[in-house]
Amino acid sequence: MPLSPRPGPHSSASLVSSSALNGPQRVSSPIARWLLILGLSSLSLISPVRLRSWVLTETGLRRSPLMSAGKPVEMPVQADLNQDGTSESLDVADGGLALRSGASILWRSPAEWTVRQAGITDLNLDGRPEVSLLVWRSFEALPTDRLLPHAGRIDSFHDSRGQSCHLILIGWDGQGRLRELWAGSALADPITSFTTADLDQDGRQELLTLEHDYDDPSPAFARDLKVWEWNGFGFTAIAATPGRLLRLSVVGGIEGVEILGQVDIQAMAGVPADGGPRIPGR
Ligand SMILES: [Ca+2]
Ligand SMILES: [Ca+2]
Repeated sequence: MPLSPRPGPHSSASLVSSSALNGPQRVSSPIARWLLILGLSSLSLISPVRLRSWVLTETGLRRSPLMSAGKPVEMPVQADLNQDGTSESLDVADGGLALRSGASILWRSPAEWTVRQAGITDLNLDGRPEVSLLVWRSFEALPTDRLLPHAGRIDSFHDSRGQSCHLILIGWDGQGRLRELWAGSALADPITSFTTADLDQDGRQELLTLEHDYDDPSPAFARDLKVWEWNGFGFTAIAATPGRLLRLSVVGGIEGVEILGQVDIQAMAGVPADGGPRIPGR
């Protein structure tokens, strides 16, 4: 089954304050007027948010005017993974993932994994859907580094509890079972969330990640937004921009496929504003 993004259940407008989108509204009763004022005041105190928007260009991420009317592009949550004509679905709960086909469970994540996020993708660009998982598990050095007399190349890629963050692809092996198609080594910068979209409209999905640091004291906020592409063996970062972002969404906008990042203004105190697009050197 071809894998294509589908419109999600909510529109990008849900990330924008309703007052900004709906324009002036009549509030008839004094009580309703006070409730409205109280609600808006609470929102401004508790969760002041604003959006930033980017598009992917040949030179990296470029800020674009915010287009709130675009259709959301979201990762599917079901697909025919084992090519039996019936869609399988994802069930993420309590740090585990079960791939279900009707009442049957075709695959379950190992107990030692903590699955933070999962979505149907075609990130390995083989034309078949797979499941991409954001996983935390016990850190392990690279097998090729275990005999080195000095510290391995990824020895710092874990938190103080010895847990490291990984991206793992699960898919059909063509021989009767679902298995790991690709498992990344410990990430240098742990991912807070990811999504996928064909940002440059070349027919191939890119991977978008929000990343922060191991043992980050503010783990809800990302430090960077990155865009990656499959290189045949793994992923190469093709664009990045700094930003204290809470969450990402992707919409089809006037300028093409746009990335929307939700910024917490309070969290940006003392943090430099978006430093502009850059291409990572690694
Ligand atoms: Ca695939
Ligand atoms: Ca693409």
